[in-house]
Amino acid sequence: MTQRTVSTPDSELRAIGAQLTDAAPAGDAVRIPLRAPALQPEMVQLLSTEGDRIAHPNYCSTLDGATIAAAYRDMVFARRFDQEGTTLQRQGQLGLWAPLLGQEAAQIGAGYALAAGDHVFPTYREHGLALVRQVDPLGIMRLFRGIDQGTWDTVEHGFGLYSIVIGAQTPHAVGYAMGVSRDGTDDAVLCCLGDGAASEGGVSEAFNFAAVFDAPVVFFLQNNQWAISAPNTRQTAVPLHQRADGFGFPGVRVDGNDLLAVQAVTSAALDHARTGGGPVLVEAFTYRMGAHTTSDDPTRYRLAEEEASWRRRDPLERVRRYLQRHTDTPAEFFDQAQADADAFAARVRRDCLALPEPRVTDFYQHVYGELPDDLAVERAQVDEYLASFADAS
Ligand SMILES: Cc1ncc(C[n+]2csc(CCOP(=O)(O)OP(=O)(O)O)c2C)c(N)n1
Ligand SMILES: [Mg+2]
Repeated sequence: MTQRTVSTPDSELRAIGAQLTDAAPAGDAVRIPLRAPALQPEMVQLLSTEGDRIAHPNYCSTLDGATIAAAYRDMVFARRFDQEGTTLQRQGQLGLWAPLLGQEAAQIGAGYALAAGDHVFPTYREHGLALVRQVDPLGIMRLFRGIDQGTWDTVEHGFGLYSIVIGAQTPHAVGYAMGVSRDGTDDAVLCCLGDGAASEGGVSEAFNFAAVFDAPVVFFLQNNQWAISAPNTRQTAVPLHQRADGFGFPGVRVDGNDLLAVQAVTSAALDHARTGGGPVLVEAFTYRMGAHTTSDDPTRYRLAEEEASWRRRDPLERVRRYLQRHTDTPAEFFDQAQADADAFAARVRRDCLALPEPRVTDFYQHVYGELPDDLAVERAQVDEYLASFADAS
């Protein structure tokens, strides 16, 4: 590792230097690595994998047993919906699906932290958050079927359209948050992004604008360890929540597989933002248990042992154990939640099969109010090409 030599009388700095280097030289000169190794940062946890509460000096969950049971049910629904999306894609009903498997606690926890007037800027994997915000699940199916790019009422649901372009939603979220504060409301904005998105230039611009203008925005970064086949270790040399330091706002890492911790930390961050404290970066440390999308094969780039180790940290299991061991949730509740989720998925499937087939040329209609001449020519060529097939109807 490249090192530089710094002379300092500061004993604190020397202590840090001693931690970071194998052997600090004697005297005032302390060798400090130019790039500090990624120290294992503290991660907020409020629920152990066995389902027991963990005390934390700064955060505590205020959710009662009934609300945690409702959140568990939403997690079961999110997982079941996600499974149906994957199945429908495999059966040719959807063009693509981006699984959320493993990220249920992060998304439902964040969803339960939101106030009614808050606004979410999602990526393409936010199906759990979408369900909490009462977005019509069929709207998401239409998108992945290629019919449109999302038609839900973003204002009514406080939930924007999915962004497939990595990080593109982050400057929009900050601009929206700046508008919210000019409106004088106490609403806040939740801006979703992934670990890979943190490498996009636009995300740095968004962080900086948010800090400079004290925008009421919480950057909710789901670090699911992978950006397609790029591992987190190739994405960043420091823990991602520490990026916030350099921009001048707080960052915190939370166990993203811990529903209670995500809800508590995100709720505190949103309150900080809505009361004029400016932005916060919440890094939800989690794992994408499935493929990146249905076009991806993760066995090509990661080990089965890694997947198995994260399966032991399953976010649903943890909440189920808590409810069973520490609340009076009746035993039948869990079977009922699964049965209701199965019935919900069956309705989604039935409605999805009844959706129209998208036409290739439809996308020419979705960008311009009036189609430019060159695109009109191109569309005519595509029409002609499609008509050349024997089974063209
Ligand atoms: C601007 C841009 N560059 C590249 C891509 C291709 N791409 C799609 S998903 C993805 C990885 C994103 O990883 P991350 O931000 O960690 O989100 P995750 O998929 O893990 O939820 C990339 C590079 C894209 N959609 N947009
Ligand atoms: Mg990722």
